[in-house]
Amino acid sequence: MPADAPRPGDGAPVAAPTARVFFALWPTPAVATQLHQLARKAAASDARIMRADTLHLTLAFIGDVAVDRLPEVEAVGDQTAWPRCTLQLDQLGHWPHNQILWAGSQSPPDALAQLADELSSGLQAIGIRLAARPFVPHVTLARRCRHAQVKAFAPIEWAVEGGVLAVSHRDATGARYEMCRRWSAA
Ligand code: 2AM
Repeated sequence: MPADAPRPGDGAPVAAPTARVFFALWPTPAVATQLHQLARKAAASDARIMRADTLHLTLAFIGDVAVDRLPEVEAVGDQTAWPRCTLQLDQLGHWPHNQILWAGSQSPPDALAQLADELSSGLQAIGIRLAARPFVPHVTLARRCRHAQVKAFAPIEWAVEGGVLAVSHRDATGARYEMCRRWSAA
């Protein structure tokens, strides 16, 4: 270290710890297994297929937030009416711009968009503004996927019964997710 470099404790600002967080729906292991099997069938052979335990549907991506603000973010989840609904995953999509292969629904329940809106408004009320992009409910099945190999598949039924606040950790193998909080539908 150069002699004039700031040292801990000598007045240099210390960055507050942050966590990369998002609200999501997390499938049961049975639904995750079906989605993972679909990913293996549909993704190009050199794509990076998501592990079954990482599959989810993002409702509100917050990104990096100071760890000491997490209780405020959790309070947004506490104040949200988590719906019970059935999501029929009957659509396979591929976004060439980010090489994502995803599963979605041709007719997602209105409750999902309402839930995403409610979370977005709750976050806005505590000063967290989400990226202004339309909510497209999807489960990312594979990344670095150049094309989809199949289009038709047996629909997967997902009984939605609550949601989570997840923390994303990145390491050499990709993202690892940790459940910070879970909420059940009333
Ligand atoms: P994706 O699967 O379509 O990439 C954790 O990163 C989750 O948040 C992923 O499901 C990811 O969606 C979603 N997400 C939404 N906006 C994001 C952003 N700006 N950066 C990274 N992830 C984002």
